[in-house]
Amino acid sequence: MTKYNMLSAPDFMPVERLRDIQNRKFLAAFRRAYENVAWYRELLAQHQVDPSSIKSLADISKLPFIKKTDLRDTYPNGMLATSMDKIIRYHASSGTTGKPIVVPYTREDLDVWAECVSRCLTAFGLDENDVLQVGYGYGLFTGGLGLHDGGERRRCTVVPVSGGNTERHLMFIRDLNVTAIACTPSYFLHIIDHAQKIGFNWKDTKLKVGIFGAEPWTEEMRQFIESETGITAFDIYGLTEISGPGVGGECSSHAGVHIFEDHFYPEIVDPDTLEPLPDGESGELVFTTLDKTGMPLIRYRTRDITKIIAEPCACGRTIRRIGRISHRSDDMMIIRGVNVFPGQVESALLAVDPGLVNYQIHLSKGDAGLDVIEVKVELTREKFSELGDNTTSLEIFRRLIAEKLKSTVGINFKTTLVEPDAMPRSQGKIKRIYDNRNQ
Ligand code: DLL
Repeated sequence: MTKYNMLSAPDFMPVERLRDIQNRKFLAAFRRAYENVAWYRELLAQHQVDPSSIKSLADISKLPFIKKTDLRDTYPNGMLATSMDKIIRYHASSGTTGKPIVVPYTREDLDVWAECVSRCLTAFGLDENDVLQVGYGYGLFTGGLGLHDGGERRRCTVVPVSGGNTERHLMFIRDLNVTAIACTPSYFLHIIDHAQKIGFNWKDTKLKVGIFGAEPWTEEMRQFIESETGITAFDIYGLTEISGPGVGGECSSHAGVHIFEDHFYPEIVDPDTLEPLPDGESGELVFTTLDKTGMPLIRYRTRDITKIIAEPCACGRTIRRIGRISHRSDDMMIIRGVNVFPGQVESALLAVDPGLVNYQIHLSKGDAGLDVIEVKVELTREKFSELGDNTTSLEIFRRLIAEKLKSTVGINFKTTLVEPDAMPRSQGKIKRIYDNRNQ
């Protein structure tokens, strides 16, 4: 077998060929959306865009953006670009308010999706000899079925445990010689925690790879996970609207997420002015689906903030990378004029003690109407048995955390310590921010 199998070959194609493919596919995708979606024709008319002026990918910046609210407003099938007999599955992303976003998939869409997840698995070093346990939820959420289909496409043995049932996860990891697990990083923390409680020894397993995404996580978190379990942790990125997990994934260089840009064309724009930004600058990630037939999206605003890394990667892949998602534009907290990202809080906590992985951020209004930001941190069992009955030592530790938060973020945090196991654990995406400012 050659070093890279056929599935991963598109990752390594010459850049000129890639641009050529993107250009050709883009024109077809634009035409598909324009001809089949009345809503899209109206959008272009509103923005006075003459469709005949779109002649190549270079013209993409003439086109208006599609927003999350547009998908809610056209719920459920207003963006459908094909007849219903071609649709073979729906997924949906719940969001916190209003109608869900519902995404219809054709056979071709599911094929592209499975191919992309499979290309991720190849980059993670997995093949037909691997046993992949899926701990993402199965259902409308794309995590479970996405990794499942991609795992089968890569010819791994798939163990579809879904989210939750932590005891069973650990039992199968050991008994079925599982080599890779896919779940949210926060759920894997819970699995690690439970393993510690029951005296589970990771060295008794064959687990070597963790496939983590669906929520932000930091380099510090990667180090914690890897040092606790001895596995290698890979980042996988995606969103329901574009297909699900596997819009991009890391390679063994761990230096950004490669985007499968032969299927999903990425741009970065300034989230305020919506002007395109050059590679290397941070802004909002925007995708154009190049192959989707069920619900093609042209210039879809993800609200995820990152940058495109165009420099060649040490792995040899020519498809560009994005940096770690620093935050969603909705997750940025502006506290007394300072921008605060959850990732900064996580990095500060884990720099004080790598075990401080269970935390919550609470926002409220203080006496003078000013915003108060409180970080509640759960003590590790080790720290608790070391300091638990010594209030002075606890206070010193609390101040150490508060000072680290201040020096990292630049504002004062109310910092509260809570006992081990006091915080709810997550089985899927974890909720870290509790905003009570309007109550
Ligand atoms: O979370 C798809 C997915 C499933 C990705 C499993 C990876 C693994 P949604 O529920 O639509 O889809 O949420 C998409 O989650 O816009 C990001 O804000 C966030 N997100 C996804 N992957 C990552 C990641 C799935 N690796 C939203 N790092 C996206 C940071 C991520 N944030």
